[in-house]
Amino acid sequence: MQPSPRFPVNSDRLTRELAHLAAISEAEPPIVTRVVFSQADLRARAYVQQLCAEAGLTLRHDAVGNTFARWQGTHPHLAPVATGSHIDAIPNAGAYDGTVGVLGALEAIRALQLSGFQPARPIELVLFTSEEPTRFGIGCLGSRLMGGVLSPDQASALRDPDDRSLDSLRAAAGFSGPLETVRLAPGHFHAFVELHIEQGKTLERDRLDIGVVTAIAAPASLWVTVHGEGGHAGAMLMPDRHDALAAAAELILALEGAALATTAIDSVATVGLCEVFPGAVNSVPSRVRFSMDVRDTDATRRDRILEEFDVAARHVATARSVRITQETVNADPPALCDPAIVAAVESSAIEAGLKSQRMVSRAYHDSLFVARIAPVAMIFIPCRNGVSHRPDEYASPESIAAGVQTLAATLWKLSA
Ligand code: HGY
Ligand code: MN
Ligand code: MN
Repeated sequence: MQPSPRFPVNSDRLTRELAHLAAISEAEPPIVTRVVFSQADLRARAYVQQLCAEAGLTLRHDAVGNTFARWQGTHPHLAPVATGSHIDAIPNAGAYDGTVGVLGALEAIRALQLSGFQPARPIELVLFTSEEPTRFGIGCLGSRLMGGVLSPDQASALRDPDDRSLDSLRAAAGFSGPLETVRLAPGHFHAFVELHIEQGKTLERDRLDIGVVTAIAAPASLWVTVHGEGGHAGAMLMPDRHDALAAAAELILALEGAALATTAIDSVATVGLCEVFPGAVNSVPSRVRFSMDVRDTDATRRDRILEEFDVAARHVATARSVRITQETVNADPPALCDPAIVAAVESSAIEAGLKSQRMVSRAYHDSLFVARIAPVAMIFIPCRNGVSHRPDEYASPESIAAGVQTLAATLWKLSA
C-alpha cells in the first residue's frame, strides 16, 4: 500500500469545538462535569450531532443512546470502519478525556472528505453512552452492551444513586427500544480505532507524539461494606468498640499494600468513594461502604491483589469483630489490540513524520469492549504532566492535530 498522504486537518476549528464542548458542563468552566443523561450530556450530544450533520454524516442511535454517524462508502454493504469514544465526564473532570476521540474523529473524517478521498467501506463515528461509571457504577455501559459483555437484564437492573433505572433515564433522554438490539455481532465492524489522550506521563516524558496501543488493562471494580457497631463517641469506651470506619481504614491500606506488593508498575488500586453511616461527628461509625478499583495489564496479577485483600479482610473481621461483605461490579480480562490495525496506526504515524512507540493503556476505554466484536487499536496523544480526570487536564492543539492526522491516515488505509 502506498504511504498515506497528509490530510488537511483544521486544527483551529477543532480547538474551538473542543472548547465549546468543554463549556457544556454541570459545573463552572474550566471544570467539566457531564454525567450521562444529565442535561449537560444531552446538550453535548446535540452539539456533536449537529456538527456531524453539518459534515453530511447520517445519524442513528441505538436503544441505550450509542450514537452512530456514518459517512457512506462507495460499497455501503461492506462492514464499516469505526472510530469514536465518549463525551460523558466524571465530576470535576477536564476537557479532553473522550472528547478528543469524538471531535478528533469528526475532524479526521472532514479532512478525508476535503482531500477528495472516497472510502469504499463506510466510516462510522461512534459516540458511546456512559463510558464513565459515575451514574450507574459501571464503566463502558454502552460498549459493554454492544459487545455482549453486559446482558440487557443486567443493564435494566442498574439504578443510579437516586434509585432511577437505566430504562427510565434512557427513555427520558429519548432512547427507546429493547436493549437486546444494542448488541452487535462479531464482524459488524471491519475495524475500530479510538483516539484518546494517554492519561499518563509516558509520551510527554519521552517526547513522543503518538502512542500505539497494543493492549488495554484489565479493570475490576467492587464495593466493600464493613458492618460494625455504632455508639456514642464519648460514652462508648475504646475496648468496647467495633468501629466500622477504623476497620475500613485498615482495609484500604491493605489494598494499597497488596497493589504495591506485586512490584509491577502496572498494578494499581484505588478507593475513590467511601460512605460512612450514620455520618455524625459524635457517633461511632456502624457501617462503611467503599469502592475498590483494581487494575493491571495482567489479569492474574490483578486477581492476586484481590486475593491478598480477601486475606486481609478475614484478618480484620476477626481482629475487630466486624462483618465484611463484598459485591463485585465487574472483573474484565484485558484486551489485546489487533496486530494488523496496530500496524496500520504505526505506519500512519511514521509516514506523518511523527515519533511513536508501542505501549499499553492503563485506563480502560470503550475499545476494551468493542474488542469482543471487532479488531481494535488505539492512538494515544500526550497530555500535560499525564494529568486526567481533573480540570487542569490539557492536550495541545499540535498534539491533537498529530493524533487526528494519524487517525485519518489509519481510516484511509482501512476503508480503501
Ligand atoms: O477509568 C477509566 O479508566 C476511564 O477513564 N473511564
Ligand atoms: Mn475517563
Ligand atoms: Mn476516556
